[in-house]
Amino acid sequence: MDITAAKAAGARISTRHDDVIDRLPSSFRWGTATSAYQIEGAVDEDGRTPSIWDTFCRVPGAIANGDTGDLACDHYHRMPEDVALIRELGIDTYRYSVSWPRVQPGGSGPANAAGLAFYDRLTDELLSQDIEPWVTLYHWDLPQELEDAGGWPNRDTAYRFADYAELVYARLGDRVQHWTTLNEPWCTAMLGYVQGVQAPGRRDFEAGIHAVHHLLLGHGLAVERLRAAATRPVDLAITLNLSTAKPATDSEADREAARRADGLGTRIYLDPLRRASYPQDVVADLAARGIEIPVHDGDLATISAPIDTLGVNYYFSMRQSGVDEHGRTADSDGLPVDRAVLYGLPLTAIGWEIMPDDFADMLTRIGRDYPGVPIVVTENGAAFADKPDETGFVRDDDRVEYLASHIAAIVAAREAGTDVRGYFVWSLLDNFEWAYGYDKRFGIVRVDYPTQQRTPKQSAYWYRDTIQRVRGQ
Ligand code: IFM
Repeated sequence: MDITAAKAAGARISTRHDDVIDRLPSSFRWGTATSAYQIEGAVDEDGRTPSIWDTFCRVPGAIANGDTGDLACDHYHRMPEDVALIRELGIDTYRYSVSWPRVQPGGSGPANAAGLAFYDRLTDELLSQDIEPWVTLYHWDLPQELEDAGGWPNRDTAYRFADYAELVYARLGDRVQHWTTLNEPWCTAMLGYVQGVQAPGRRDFEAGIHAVHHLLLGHGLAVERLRAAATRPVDLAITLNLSTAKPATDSEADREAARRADGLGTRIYLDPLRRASYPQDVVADLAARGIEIPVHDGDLATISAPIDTLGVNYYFSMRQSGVDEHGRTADSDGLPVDRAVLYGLPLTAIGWEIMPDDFADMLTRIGRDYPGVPIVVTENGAAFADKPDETGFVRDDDRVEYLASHIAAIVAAREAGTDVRGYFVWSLLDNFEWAYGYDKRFGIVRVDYPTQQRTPKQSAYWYRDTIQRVRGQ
């Protein structure tokens, strides 16, 4: 990493959002996030067994260019260098995930000491650099054996998850205060079990709804176990990827589509978590399709156990229409049309529309409808077609503008009454972006994959400067 060269090129970048961002308090938490499978590599070292992502990456056509997480950013072997980078950028909190099949091969039974030792070293390294560790227990890498036994649509997976959570807590709980149970259960359920574009690649709507309930149950069981095991203050959270669901027009069909999108995108998670019930309209829509949420006695009390923080991830939003391109309101199976419509704004490299105003609206709505728990934005960021110069430095003005406008949106939501206490940029490093492989780069630090060289981009220096300014340093 050549910080000096990059500093000269990118230091003290100001944006039109600075005055707004400067209204954040000096106590605001500034973090960055990654996940195990996206950066670690070392997929068959020290006793790790395959996860559903190792398997899915072998499905022809599933991942762009046939990429896999086998090597990724080789973080498993370069961890101290990556922690040093976080320190140099002045970031106060690092959110990382634990690989379930690394610490509990096969997803049941005793802990794998060699696998847990990696997270032990990482945690110690962070603390020695004065960086707060923030652990995510599940960021999508389900042990393959548990998928073979039915995966998240199978109730037993929730109990396996609680056992695994307790096992990780037993090792790291003496040093880690911040624990997130699940990252983005919507993605696991809808992209993994309904749309089939992420692991395990199933296409079964009913299985996806069962997965939603068992993910939430797993979260609740893990919260119970960690709360019971905690001998020091603990901050327990779940992270949801949320957005707005505004109707494309004021027509009845579009308003109904918006209601359905909000139901399956937001309320099916937050109502059980915060109100101990599933939304009646969602239950009715599912019943009309012959689907029942598999709730057992006591499940909703478990799922709604108090949490200390709500993690929210936001990237983009789209409007909702109940009418297809041909003017039809029902598909060939007689199901109502649900079509996402672009606003017509600039897009990121992944094709996601850049819509910071909706970020502010979403946070304001969550604060209003689900009050009583502080929010931390546990992911936000963007992929752009970075163009490195001959030294590897990327002058990513587009990413700086994206990050600045979204942090300014947090200020707007806070000033409208929502208690947002922190922001984590996704991601520290360019990494394995799931089905997009390595093509889409989200990092504030560039990774040159053939050499594994890390070079902070302009956005990394902008982030460092912003943190320092808001802290009053
Ligand atoms: O890379 C992902 C991450 O794993 C989960 N949230 C969204 C990011 C960007 O797609």
